[in-house]
Amino acid sequence: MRLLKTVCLLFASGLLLTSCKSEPKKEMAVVDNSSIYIKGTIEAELTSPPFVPAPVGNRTAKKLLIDMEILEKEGTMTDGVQYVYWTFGGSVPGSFIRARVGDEIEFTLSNHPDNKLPHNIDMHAVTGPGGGATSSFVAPGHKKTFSFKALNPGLFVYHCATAPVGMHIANGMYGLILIEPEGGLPKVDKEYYIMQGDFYTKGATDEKGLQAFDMTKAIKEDADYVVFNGKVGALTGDNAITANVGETVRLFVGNGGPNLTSSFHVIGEIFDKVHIEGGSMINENVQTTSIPSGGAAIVEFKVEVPGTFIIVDHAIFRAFNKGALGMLKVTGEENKKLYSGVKQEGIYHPEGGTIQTMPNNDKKKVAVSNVEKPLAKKIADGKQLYMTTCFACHQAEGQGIPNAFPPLAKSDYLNADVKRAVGIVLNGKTGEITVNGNKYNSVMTKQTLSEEEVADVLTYVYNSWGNNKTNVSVNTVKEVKSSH
Ligand code: HEC
Ligand SMILES: [Cu+2]
Repeated sequence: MRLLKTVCLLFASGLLLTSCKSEPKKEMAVVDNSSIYIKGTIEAELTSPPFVPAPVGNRTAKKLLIDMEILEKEGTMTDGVQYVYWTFGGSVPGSFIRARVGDEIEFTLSNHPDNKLPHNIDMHAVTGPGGGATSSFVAPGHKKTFSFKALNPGLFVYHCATAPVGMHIANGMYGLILIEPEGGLPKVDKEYYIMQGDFYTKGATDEKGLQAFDMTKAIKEDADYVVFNGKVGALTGDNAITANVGETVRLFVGNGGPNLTSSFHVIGEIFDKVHIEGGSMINENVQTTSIPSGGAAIVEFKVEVPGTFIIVDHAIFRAFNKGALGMLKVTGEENKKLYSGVKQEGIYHPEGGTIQTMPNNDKKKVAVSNVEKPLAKKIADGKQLYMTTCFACHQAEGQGIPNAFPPLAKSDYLNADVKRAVGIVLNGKTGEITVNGNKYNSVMTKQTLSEEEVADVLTYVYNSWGNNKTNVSVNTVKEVKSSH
């Protein structure tokens, strides 16, 4: 059977070669998807992981309407560890989109009014500037629509591309869009959606509580968690994906990154087919496939024997110590001819489920001194704080983001009143304000900083970007605090 297939393939490619030589124009016409005619309009079905919408099948190309909502929300990274995820459609990865080549996709991106930040979307399936990013930048409480024609079939990543881009991706802003070829993908029995991502937290791996994003670790690519579908255990135990013996399973696998390449592997299975990098080339009989950050792969295999098959990033410390571990549970008749051994479910459970780390010793020192730090030291410390706490909104050069976050650079509002600025950092701020002639009516959340940190960060801000060089003392912060 395999031999016959190979012979046919050789024969077919031989034919192709000859026809290419004699009629190259005709070959070109077949791959020009820009002129595929669209007929009718439908709304896209969107699903959260690990599920995917129904196959496109052999429907004609259409205008496909997609409505996606961005939600910033707290979720569970692992037992006892909370994290504020930024999501496309409420899940990490974001909703799965299924379309076909030639579809004209009209995409509406809504940024929920309770969100704190502007976002956008860069879809790798888009042929156009920024993959849509330039046309979809949207502030909280707004929505934006743009459209594109799906020219190339394949499995594509989409992600947020708002500055700081790495931070938006690290907080979970990625997902997959599948563009099926003409006639659809071959039918299989089970299809699932898995996407890897790396996460960076202020505390060490498994340190309890609500964990903030850590920019320094992200830049060092020193991940605390490497997970499938946004959290440790999203695909284990009761959340495992399932199949029956004899079925063919297709996994749409993406890697959001932001940093790490996935060595994607299913322990005890061999991928019969891999659409390399999510494109049209198919490799066969693959053990581990490499999925770059911002890339994808489609893997397919028939499950012949029952058992629990462990899905891992085969950079294996990530699997056993950082969470990159899922399960495919296959039920059905044993087949002793194919596999005679004793089924040992659980042998690949993560070691105790947690990492063996030493307790975190570098407890923050409590400021006791009454002596004010030298100005240069305050500015240096303040800058570090600014780059981890304030810059997500006010931006690296204090320039802010129009209509969303006021500037701190040359801000008349800031320079007019130091105590008011201290109050804002201590208590947050809502309600309309005017900065450099522009109105803002948004929310700045209360920052949980010590008095010394408030003094440092504001001193840095006042001594940067053309501001009035005020040295904010800890005493001023204390005064403002006690007057509330
Ligand atoms: C989550 C986003 C966010 C973060 C983080 C944030 N701010 Fe703000 N900030 C805002 C918003 C929004 C406003 C305007 C509030 C309003 O409309 O009432 C604001 C207003 C201000 C203002 C007064 C307006 C101006 O431009 O002079 C100051 C000063 C300020 N922030 C300083 C800081 C400092 C310092 C930090 C870090 C310690 C910080 N902010 C962190 C969103 C943020
Ligand atoms: Cu974003």
